[in-house]
Amino acid sequence: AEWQAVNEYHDILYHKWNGIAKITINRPEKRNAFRPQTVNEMFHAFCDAREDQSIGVILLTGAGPHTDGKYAFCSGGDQSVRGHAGYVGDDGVPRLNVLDLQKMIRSIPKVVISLVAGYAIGGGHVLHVICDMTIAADNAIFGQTGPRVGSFDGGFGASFLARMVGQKKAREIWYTCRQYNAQEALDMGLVNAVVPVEQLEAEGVKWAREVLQHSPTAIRCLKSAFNADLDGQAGIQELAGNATYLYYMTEEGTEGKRSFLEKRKPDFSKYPWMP
Ligand code: 2NE
Repeated sequence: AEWQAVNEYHDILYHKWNGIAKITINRPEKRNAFRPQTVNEMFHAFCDAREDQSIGVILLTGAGPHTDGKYAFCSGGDQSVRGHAGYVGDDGVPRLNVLDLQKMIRSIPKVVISLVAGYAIGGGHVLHVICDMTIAADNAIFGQTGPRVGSFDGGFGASFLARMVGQKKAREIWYTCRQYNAQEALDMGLVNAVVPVEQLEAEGVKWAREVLQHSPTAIRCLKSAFNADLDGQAGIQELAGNATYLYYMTEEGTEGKRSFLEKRKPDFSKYPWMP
């Protein structure tokens, strides 16, 4: 892929090529732990990818290897800036703004694929869980650490993980804080595929290009349908928003708007009450 760099960020890299956006967490010296700025920059890049009608797939990955030869997708919240009530940025305010990023990844009507080489740990593990699909390198390591470092993610990090790997396994992952290798992750349904680390990006691009051949509206509706099951009223809102989107494109829907603007009664008589 001939990636074009987009925008200048500090904590991330952002590229685009042929319908694919690539967001790379770029703090390898911290195993790609995120601080509030990292999350803000990722959120900004996701907003850009959402608005860009040429983009259908977003690859989320971590820069590496670090100078010590080790890889990381993301090691979660940067513990060195964790204050009394969250992660503290330049404004001195403690936050958990990664939750906004999680919601963005979940609801963006495009396919988000995480490419995990090395550690996907803690809040970094939750990020890959939320992505539509995960491709793991053979050196990937997965796990939660919350109960060890005084944290937990009781949102998607618990409930969506349990939907994915089952209640027993999800509880094991959180209560024991064990680490799992790529094969174990594949076996428990936590990832879609495992490839040699040097092939990780190429494999991600291959999957993205397969997705990009298909109907954007079908995939948009499917993503909201998969979400609706778990997301309650917010999930129904997403799914229903797609129904409205499609209805606006019909002649019947347009008649309602046109009649209002033409100051006449709407005439829906030619539209059948379908069985
Ligand atoms: C990721 C892991 C297992 C890697 O171990 P290893 O042995 O390969 O590397 P090492 O030496 O631990 O880490 C290398 C450098 O990265 C920093 C380390 O402090 C170290 O720095 P130096 O000593 O070289 O200066 N580093 C790594 N992870 C960091 C982090 N998260 N924050 C700040 N610095 C970090 C191992 O490093 C590890 O276990 N890391 C911590 C994982 C963790 O507990 N993350 C937070 C979980 S809580 C969370 O993310 C969260 C949540 O629960 C709810 C909401 C939002 C976030």
